[in-house]
Amino acid sequence: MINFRDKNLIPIWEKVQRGEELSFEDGITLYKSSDIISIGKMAHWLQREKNGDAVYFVVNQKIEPTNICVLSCKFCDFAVKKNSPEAYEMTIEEILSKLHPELLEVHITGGLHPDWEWEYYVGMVREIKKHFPKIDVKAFTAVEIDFFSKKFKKSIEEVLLELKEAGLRTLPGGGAEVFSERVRRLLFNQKIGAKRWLEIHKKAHELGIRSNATLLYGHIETIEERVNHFLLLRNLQKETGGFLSFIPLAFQPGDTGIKPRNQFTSAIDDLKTIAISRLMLHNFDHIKAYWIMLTEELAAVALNFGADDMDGTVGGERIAHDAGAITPMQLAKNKLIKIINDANKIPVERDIFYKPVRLHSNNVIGRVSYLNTLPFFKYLDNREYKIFPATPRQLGMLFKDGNIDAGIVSLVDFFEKENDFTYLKYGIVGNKNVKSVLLYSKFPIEQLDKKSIAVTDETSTSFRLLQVLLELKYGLDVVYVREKISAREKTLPNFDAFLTIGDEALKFLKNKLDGFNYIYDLAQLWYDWKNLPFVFAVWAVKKDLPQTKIDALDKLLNDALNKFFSSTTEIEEYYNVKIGFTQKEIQDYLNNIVYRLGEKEIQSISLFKEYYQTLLLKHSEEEKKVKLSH
Ligand code: V47
Repeated sequence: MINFRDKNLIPIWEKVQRGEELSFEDGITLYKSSDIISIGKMAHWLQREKNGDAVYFVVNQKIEPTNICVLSCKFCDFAVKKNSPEAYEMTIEEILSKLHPELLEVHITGGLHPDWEWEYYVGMVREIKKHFPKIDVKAFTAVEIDFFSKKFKKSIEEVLLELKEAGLRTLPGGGAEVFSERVRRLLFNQKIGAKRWLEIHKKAHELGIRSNATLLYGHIETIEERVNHFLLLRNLQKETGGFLSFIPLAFQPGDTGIKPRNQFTSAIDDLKTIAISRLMLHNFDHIKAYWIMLTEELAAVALNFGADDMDGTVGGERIAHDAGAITPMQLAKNKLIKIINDANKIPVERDIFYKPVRLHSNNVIGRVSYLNTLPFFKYLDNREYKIFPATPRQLGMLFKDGNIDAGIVSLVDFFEKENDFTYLKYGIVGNKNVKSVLLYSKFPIEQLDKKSIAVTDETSTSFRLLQVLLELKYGLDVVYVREKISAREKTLPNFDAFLTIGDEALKFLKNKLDGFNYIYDLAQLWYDWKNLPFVFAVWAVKKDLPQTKIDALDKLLNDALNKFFSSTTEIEEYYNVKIGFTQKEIQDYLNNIVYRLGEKEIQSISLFKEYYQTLLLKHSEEEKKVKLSH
C-alpha cells in the first residue's frame, strides 16, 4: 500500500497497523527520515482508521482578557508589563460584548495579571454561561491554573472545582511548550515545567474536566525533546483518557529575537510534526491543524498528513498575530468548509466534546464506528462517497437532520425517517446472539424492578430494545441514566446494571467488572422470546437519490460483503490491540453477525416496530398520568 523509499520505516508501519505504541527510537527514526510522503501516508491511514473522512471544526471565539503578564517568557510576543502603552484589560462586560449566541465554544486564555481577584475569573465563566448557556467554556491553561492556586492560596483541586461549578467545561492545551528542563531554563524559566503541567491536567481529568495538549516547536528544541514530549503526553492519556486533542504549535518568531522575524518553520517540518504526532499519540482521538499558525494552505495539506481537526473560526485571535502570523484575523466558517471540502474531506461542525452538530458535504455515508461494520467497509470500492464514522446515536441524529445520504442507521432512528429514507437489504443483525449488546447486572434480570441502570450514551436501538424487554416482557419499572460507559468510568459500580454496546461491550467481555455477575445479550433475550433474529441497524438510503445511484450502492455493498467473507486475508491486527480479541475471536464474532436482511429479519423489524410503538404510547400515557396527578 505504501511505497517506502526509506526502508527503515517499514517496521514502524507494521507497528502502526497493529495498533501498537511507537517507541522513542521510532519517533527519532521518523524525524530523521526524509521520506515525508510515506510518513504522511502512515499518519493519514491512522487518521482514517480513527475518524474516517471527517475533519472537525467548531464555531468559536478566542478571548484574551488581558496581555499584562507577570512572566517574561522569551518566546512570547504577546505579553507586556502593566505600564506598557500596549497593555489592555477587558471587563466582564467587554468580554460578553464580544460573544454571540451562534458560538458553541469560547477559548479564554491570557496574561497572568498581577492584581485581578479570584472572583473576576470565576465571575467571567459564570456570566458567560448565564448570558450564553449554549456556549461551552474552554478556559485557562495549566500555567494560569497554577498561578491562581498560588496567588489565591487554593489547592489545584479547589481552583478547578470552583471553575467547573461556574461552568468551565475543558482546559485548553497551552502552556506545555516543550517538556524539557533545558529549554525551560533558557526560554521560560519562570513558568511551570512538565511535572506541574501534567499534574494539573491529571487532576482536571480526575475531576471530569477534559483538556487538550500542545507542543510549541520550531525554536531551540531538539527532536529528542519533541519525541520525549509525545511520550509524556501519551503516558498520561493512558492513565486518564482525558485528553480530547493534540495541537502542534509552529513557533512564530515575530520580534522574540529567538530567530529572525521571517524564519518560520518549514512546511516539511510542520507536516512531519503533525504526522509524527498522529503516529506517536495513537491514543489521542484528534490532532489539530491550527490554521492560525500554519497558514490556511498548509493546514489544508495537513488534512492528508494526520490532522482531522481545524480548531475553528477563532474570531479575535491575537497571540499569533502579534507575533506576525499571516493568516487573516477571521476566517469565516464558509472558508473553513471550503478548505475541508477541497481536501476531499467532510467538514463536520462540532461542539467542544466532538459531538457532530452538522455535516457540510454531499455524498456522505454514515458508518457506525464499531468493528462489526468492517465487512461493509474493508473492501468498499468507493470513489464517490466520503465516510463518516460515529456512534449509532450520533448518526441517528444526523440522519434525522438530513445530513447523510446513506449509511448504517440504527433501526429506531430509521423508523422516524421512513418518509425520507428507504433501506437496502443489508443491516447489522444478531442472529441468536450478538455478543456486543450486553446488559451487565448485579441481579438476575427479573429482579431489576425499581433499580437504576446506566445506559451508554452511544445507543439508540439497543436502549429501546432494553426498554421493550424490561417493561413489556418482564413488566419492570426501571430508572435509566445516560452515561459514558467504559471500563475506566469510576461511577459504574454505583449502578445496579449497565448497558454497553459495540467495541466497548466486547472489551468488557475480556475484562469483567466485579459485582456484575449477570450478563445478558439482548439479541439472545429477543430470540428466546420471539424466536427471531434482532435487527439493530439497517442500510438506509435517501429516497430522492436517483435509482441508478441506489442500485450502484446496492452492488457496491454486495461486492464488499462477498469479498470480505470469501477472502482468507486476516482482519487488521489493529483490532486485536484495540479490543483485545485474537484473530479467531474476531472472525467468530463477525461470522456470527448477519449482514443481509432476509424474510425473518424483515418480519422481526415489523414486530419490533409494533413493540416500540406500544412502548412510546405507554410512556406518553404515563407522562399524562404524572401531569394529571400534579
Ligand atoms: O501556550 C506563544 C504558544 C500557546 C508563541 O487547546 C506561541 O484547543 C507560536 O495553547 N509562536 C497558546 N506559538 C495557544 C494554545 C492553543 C491554540 C489553539 C488551540 C488550543 C486548544 C490551544 O501559544 C502558548 C504557547 O505555547 N505561543 N507564543 C509564538 N511566538
